[in-house]
Amino acid sequence: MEKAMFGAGCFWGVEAAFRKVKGVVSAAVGYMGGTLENPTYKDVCTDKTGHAEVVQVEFDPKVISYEELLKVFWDIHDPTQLNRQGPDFGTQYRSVIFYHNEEQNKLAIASKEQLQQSGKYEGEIVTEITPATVFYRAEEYHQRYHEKHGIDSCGIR
Ligand code: MHO
Repeated sequence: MEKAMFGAGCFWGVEAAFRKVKGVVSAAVGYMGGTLENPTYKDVCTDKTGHAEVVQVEFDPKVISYEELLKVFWDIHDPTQLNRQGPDFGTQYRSVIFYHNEEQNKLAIASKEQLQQSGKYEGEIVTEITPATVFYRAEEYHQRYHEKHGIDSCGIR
């Protein structure tokens, strides 16, 4: 199995979307890319820890490729929104790809350029592409949140 790591706004919806993808064997929500060790949700919500809400996707490369996962990533959010996604504002909601190796880095850069050139968005794609750091798994109540609460959008609580 291989791992991929994405930030695309509120991690509840991102996790739910990736869980639906064939070849994804597991997904977990958490925090990455900040300075505070062992951050809590409350810490990250302050927008001062530098972390992004992320989803760690474990996938079977025989069933789905990293490139296909990138397509899902681009499809489920608006990568032209800076430090925001829909109703959620703050750097913790930034669009970001944390890569685990040089191959993922190259594929991520190429897919970002391709999307920019496709003309789908008028604005600039602001997605950060940066090496993966420590993954802090989020509190258990955030895992599979949409399933547990029978909702399918982050705007509804
Ligand atoms: N709009 C949601 C975001 C939750 S998410 C896990 C809320 O304010 O609860 O950041």
